Amino acid sequence: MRVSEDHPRYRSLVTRERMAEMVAGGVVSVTGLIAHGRGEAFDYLLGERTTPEAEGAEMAAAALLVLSERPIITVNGNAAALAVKELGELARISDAMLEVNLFHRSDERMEKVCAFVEAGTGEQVLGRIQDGILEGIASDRARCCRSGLMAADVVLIPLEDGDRAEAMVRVGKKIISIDLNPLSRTSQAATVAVVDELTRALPNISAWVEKLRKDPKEAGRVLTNFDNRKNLTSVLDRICHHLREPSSD
Ligand code: PTJ
Repeated sequence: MRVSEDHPRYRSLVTRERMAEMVAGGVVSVTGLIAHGRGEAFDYLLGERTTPEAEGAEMAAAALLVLSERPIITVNGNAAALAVKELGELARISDAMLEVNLFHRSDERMEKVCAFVEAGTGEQVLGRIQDGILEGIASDRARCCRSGLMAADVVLIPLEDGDRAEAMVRVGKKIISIDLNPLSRTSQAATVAVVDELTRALPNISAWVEKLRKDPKEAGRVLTNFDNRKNLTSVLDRICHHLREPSSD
């Protein structure tokens, strides 16, 4: 379908078309489209822009990455389809590994997503050989890489489901989530919950990593001053305010 550039929701329509193509190509799962729609709805409620709360969380996320010893970024079908370049850029800047981790897993789909991410980032990805198990989750979703997620101290999880996020926290990982739903179990369980759209959040985090890696002491201060619970409450207040007075901010 050709989308006219002067359509007020051009960007959203183009992204939807691309996501649908990615379903046809096997990178995005069919239910990934539903997850995308939920994200769009929350983004609408947030005014479709990076809020001050998201800015603060993005800075804290960067600080956590700068201070980590073995950071890893997990990638699923939606994240790959939406932001493969930005994920590669953040992995490079923060010396993080990339690991493909799928909710709807099959060997065939795993190969497709790994190949897609490698082609889009120019980086090698983990995921094809999953020799580790994340305790406390049923089924294939527990599978991960021993040298990747299992060995990481900080895990950045874009668009992750709540079970896995909670399981990572239980085994002592520090979690950075990127999820537009401030009420999701993922956002609630995270060490730093970035409530922002993925393609806006990733370049912002990368820019902060570039700044903070020159000043680890400042990174420490940023983390000490960040309060995830307070920040999420403030995001919810913002949504409520926006619902009552949509044109006020
Ligand atoms: O590729 P797979 O098989 O691993 O499946 C990936 C999905 C995303 C389908 C799977 O992990 C899933 O079902 O996730 P959930 O539990 O629906 O959570 C996805 C969260 O991401 C929801 O809270 C959405 O609001 C949020 N979200 C969707 N699109 C975006 C987003 N957050 C930030 N940016 C987006 N573009």
